[in-house]
Amino acid sequence: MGLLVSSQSRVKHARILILGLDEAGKSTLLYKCKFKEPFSTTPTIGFNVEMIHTEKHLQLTMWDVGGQQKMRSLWCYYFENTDGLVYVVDSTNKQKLDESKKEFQLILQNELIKSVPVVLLANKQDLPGALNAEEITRKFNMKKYCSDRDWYVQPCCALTGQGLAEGLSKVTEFVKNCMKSKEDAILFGKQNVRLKTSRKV
Ligand SMILES: Nc1nc2c(ncn2[C@@H]2O[C@H](COP(=O)(O)OP(=O)(O)OP(=O)(O)O)[C@@H](O)[C@H]2O)c(=O)[nH]1
Ligand SMILES: [Mg+2]
Repeated sequence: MGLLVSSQSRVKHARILILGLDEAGKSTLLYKCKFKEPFSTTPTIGFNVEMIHTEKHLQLTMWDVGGQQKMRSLWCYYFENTDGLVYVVDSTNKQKLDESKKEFQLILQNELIKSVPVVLLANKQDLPGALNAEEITRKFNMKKYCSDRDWYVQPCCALTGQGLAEGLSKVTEFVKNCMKSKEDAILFGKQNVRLKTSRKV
């Protein structure tokens, strides 16, 4: 479980993984979210990581991993303890959408990502010919492949920041739901242990 609570400040920490093919706009949107300024990026070799507070008591640690083909076999090393997945798509690149969908489905099949909520960002909405959120939802078969988890498709433009706040807000909502379920499960487990112990006495 990746959710940590710092005992002094009561700030909860969640680990968010940002994946998607190369040039989808992952690093551009990470830095736009963090610094609110447009950022000139180069292809990511390895990863970038930034902390973002979406609420006073919630800190998201956002891991942006390079999406070039040679990097994709390394994605699985980042899966453990993930509390939320942000999958970024270049909505204009029709040739690469099938490839992106294939990689997306591979991620979802991984045991370590089971039940992890997903926000799919349909990026580059400023460009002509960009598929809209409904088209991306259908193309990526979201209803079928994400039926076991919370999911949402958010159109956005990483350059202007349009749609990013809404995307982050969905991530926050989903992560908080997960935290609540995990806390409830722990509480329920403790109650069960107490019940069993009291029965033995
Ligand atoms: N027009 C437009 N261009 C964008 C948008 N988001 C990103 N870009 C451009 O797309 C290119 C790739 O962006 P990056 O953020 O580096 O892509 P990435 O997904 O991090 O790529 P890798 O690090 O190789 O995995 C850059 O030239 C960005 O300026 C957008 O919303 N609209
Ligand atoms: Mg990058």
